[in-house]
Amino acid sequence: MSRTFYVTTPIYYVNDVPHIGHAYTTLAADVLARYKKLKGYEVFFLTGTDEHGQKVEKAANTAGETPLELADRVVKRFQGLWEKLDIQYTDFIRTTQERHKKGVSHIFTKIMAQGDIYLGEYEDWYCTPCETFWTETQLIDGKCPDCNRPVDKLKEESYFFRMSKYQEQLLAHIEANPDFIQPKSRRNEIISFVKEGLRDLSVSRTSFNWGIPVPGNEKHVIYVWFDALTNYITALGYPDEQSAFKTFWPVDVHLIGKDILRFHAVYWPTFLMAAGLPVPKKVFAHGWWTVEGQKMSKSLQNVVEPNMLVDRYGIDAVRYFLLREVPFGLDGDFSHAALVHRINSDLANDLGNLLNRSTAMVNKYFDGVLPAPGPQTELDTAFREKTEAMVRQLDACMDELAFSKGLQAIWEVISAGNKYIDETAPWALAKDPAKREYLGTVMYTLLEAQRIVHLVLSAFMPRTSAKALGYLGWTEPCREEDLAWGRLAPGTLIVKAEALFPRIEEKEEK
Ligand code: ME8
Repeated sequence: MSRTFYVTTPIYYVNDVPHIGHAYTTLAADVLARYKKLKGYEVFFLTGTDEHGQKVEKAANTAGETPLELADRVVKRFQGLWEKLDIQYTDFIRTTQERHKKGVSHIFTKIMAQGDIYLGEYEDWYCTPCETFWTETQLIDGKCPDCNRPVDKLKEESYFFRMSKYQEQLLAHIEANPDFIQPKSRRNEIISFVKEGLRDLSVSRTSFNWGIPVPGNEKHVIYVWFDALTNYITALGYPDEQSAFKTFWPVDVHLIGKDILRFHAVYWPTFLMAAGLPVPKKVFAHGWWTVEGQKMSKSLQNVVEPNMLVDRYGIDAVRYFLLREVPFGLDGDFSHAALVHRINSDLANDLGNLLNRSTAMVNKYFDGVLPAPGPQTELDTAFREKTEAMVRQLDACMDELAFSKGLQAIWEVISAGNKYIDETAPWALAKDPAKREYLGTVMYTLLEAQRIVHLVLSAFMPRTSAKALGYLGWTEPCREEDLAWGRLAPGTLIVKAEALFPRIEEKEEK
């Protein structure tokens, strides 16, 4: 049986254009998906857009468009950016698609039929930007506790989901599955939240129209979060249980930002429990990016536009930086200076130089033909073992979504490679005909280690890796077994590499 892996990003609201925050989650999902493919998994990687709700309706009114016109326009911005960032998703779901609306109506009807959705009346405070209801006691100084913006009092007839009924089942599940909510600090927050008591949740609205109608009562539209969360199964073909749904559900990991953890770790699992469906295996909430120390916002005009970054620094530099700079799960700060520093030191200096130096030497000493390894010393075995250990370490890091730590492990091999050159001093070996076989060992070890480095790096920096592997004469598709040492055949033609990353003048960057 083939191993499968299903990873999702949030579906993004179309009332805003994409920025590095959105790019971050989607990139992380792409890296994970590519890595799992490399390891032989059958992967389903889902992203998409959240197109219903009051927020989108309001933005469309302001723009003088219908909500669907707005969505059609903004969705292209997201899809264009994903193409530009080399994001290889399997499917892109839009909540305005028929397949989605059909699935949402189905699950809503099913939960209602068994009595876990009922009609009642709502009176509470509503934060439109967050699309969230709050009780009087949750407000802070009369404002939304999440975003500190004013809230409106809403009283309306509403359908309710009997979330309270699932409180104990959810708590038991969280406690029995330490990996379900990550990172750990966030898991603790959710446990406290659930222990405070779950109230029944309003899951319909009558105050606006832009949404999926409640089956059998078209005065109501389904609450945007109930609609949005369901995308993770409708995209797989739910309610047709013989579709991709059968192969890929439950999801291996929902990647989200910490802002929307409660929806994914409390609301969504309880909806699924009510529908009799398995809950996600893991929900991982990453941290928040600020920009040069400040919150990103339109009013501060400091929103970092990923298209601009890619035009300026290149796709792979941006992909590398975002995942390397900040441990996944912690908050991070974006600055041009930090990005340029990473490009110059990690990419140009360490990674690029190692490839340049070693491919140049094979060309100089062996006319570009990879020699067979000869006798080994402790230096060569140690370097080889370090490379092999890195492959195992990286695997553990990817399971924990510790992207930065995984990259660090790869870079330790790169640094060790540069050090290995200094210690073996191939230029001295080349002068002594008696050392020619050992020179072969050094060249082989250097290039074979880099073949493995670039195979694993292909998940993070696909273009750079493809280029590097080309110089190394490796034209095979990447398969898991190729991560083993010794696959690069002696006799392979090695091309002298051009600089992978030109250095950038640091003082120019602001
Ligand atoms: O919440 N730092 O959509 P959204 C890090 N439609 N990540 C950030 C970020 C930042 N500064 N800003 C945004 C929604 N993100 C709902 C989701 S899912 C069923 C429905 C990322 O467009 C992060 O992943 O507001 C965050 O969770 C998401 O964008 C919010 O996107």
